Amino acid sequence: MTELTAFIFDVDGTLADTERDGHRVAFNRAFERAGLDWHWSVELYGELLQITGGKERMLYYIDHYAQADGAHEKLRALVPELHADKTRIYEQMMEEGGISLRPGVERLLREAREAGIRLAIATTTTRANVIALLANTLPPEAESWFEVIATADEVEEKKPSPRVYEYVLEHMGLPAERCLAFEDSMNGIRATLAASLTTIITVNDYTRDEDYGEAALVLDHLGEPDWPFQVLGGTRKDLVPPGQSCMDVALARKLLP
Ligand code: XBP
Ligand code: MG
Repeated sequence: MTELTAFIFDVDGTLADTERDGHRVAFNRAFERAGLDWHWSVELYGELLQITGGKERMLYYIDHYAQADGAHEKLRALVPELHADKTRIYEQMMEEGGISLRPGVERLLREAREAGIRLAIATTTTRANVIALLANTLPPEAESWFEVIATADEVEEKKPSPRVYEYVLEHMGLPAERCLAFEDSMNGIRATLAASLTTIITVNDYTRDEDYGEAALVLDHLGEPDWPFQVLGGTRKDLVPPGQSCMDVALARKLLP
């Protein structure tokens, strides 16, 4: 069996449910502050999530939804400042503590560290958002738990491109076979599979109806001893021992090819 060496985590939707009550709300506040009458409902945001990256999502919205009467170019020019403001708002929301980590995330991070498993982050979100989330949901030193934090600031190409995962593997000096990736979405798993990474999916309300046929495991969340996960699917689901309540290092080791 291949030696398990590292866990690589996506952020939005995987470490925390940041999309509906975090990013979406921050986008809407930025629109309001800019005097725009745009409002992204919970439902519309689900559609817009197909487009990864906040700037790209706004550009897509302008092209497909905004009633601009030929003013699309003017609106497109607003995107960098709107996005910078959205990031400031998101950071402030994290400081106010509105978002917590998903079940089992902190437990698994701590167990992995004790077992000597190296940790990294691969996300298409802005670096400031990741730092704000970690700083406000984990102990102050938690940023240093992650050997590489690869974000949109380091890798411009967004998922489903595998570039951000390839960047992490290059910087850790590891082959994909020795790592396990954690994702929550189709765009995420397209990226991990294109980087040849064994993948665990934890679904959320926006992503549970997708078909994750090639994931090693599909879970509702990572589980806590008193809050068991449900195994929803995956090519390696038969390796989960009966009565297992959480994703842990021992189970992770079994999932590698
Ligand atoms: C996350 C994203 C991000 C956030 C917004 O994807 O698509 O764009 O929604 O962040 P993933 P920014 O979970 O696959 O990394 O506004 O900073 O782009
Ligand atoms: Mg995600």
